[in-house]
Amino acid sequence: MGIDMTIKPLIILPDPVLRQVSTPVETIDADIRRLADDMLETMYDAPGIGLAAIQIGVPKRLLVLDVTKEGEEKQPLVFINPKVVHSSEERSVYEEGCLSIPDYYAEVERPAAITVEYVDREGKEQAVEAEGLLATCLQHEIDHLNGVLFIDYISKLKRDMVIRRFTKAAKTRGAKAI
Ligand code: GNR
Ligand code: NI
Repeated sequence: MGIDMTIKPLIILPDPVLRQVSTPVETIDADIRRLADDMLETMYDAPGIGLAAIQIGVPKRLLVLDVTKEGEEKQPLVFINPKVVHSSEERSVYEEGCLSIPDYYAEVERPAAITVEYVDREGKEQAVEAEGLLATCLQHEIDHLNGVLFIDYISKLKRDMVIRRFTKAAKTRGAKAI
């Protein structure tokens, strides 16, 4: 990790940027490694267990994760151009949250285990078999790369309520700024 990492402002619902489909990273250079470092810094500061580049306004297929528990040694992970190549039939349910939808939580059902192919920060092709929280978090982050949010999996009634609440809050923030 770099010594000069920067905490970036998070993009919050209902910002349409969150609905953009991110494009593949072409070359893994110093700029991309710097972006990954800034994302990790921003994620740890929040604090969160994952972050997609689009959440700091960068529409590139890059995500960072650290699902270790408090007190354990940190394990920052960087996934570039990740692709789910296998999903289990078995499902699991987790209560999810999102740094772009602060203080809202809902249960989401997803495949319990997945296999993901990706490129690491050294530019090396990798594959990981994930289950548990890592599988859930990877799917949540990969969804961000496709403009998908966890509220897309809840009922339309609940989703509309959340979007309305955040739209009102954004207007209040805007009014305060004037
Ligand atoms: O910090 C986060 N916690 C979390 C909990 C359950 C399922 C997914 C997540 S990801 C979230 C950070 C985030 O918004 N990543 O995009
Ligand atoms: Ni999220």
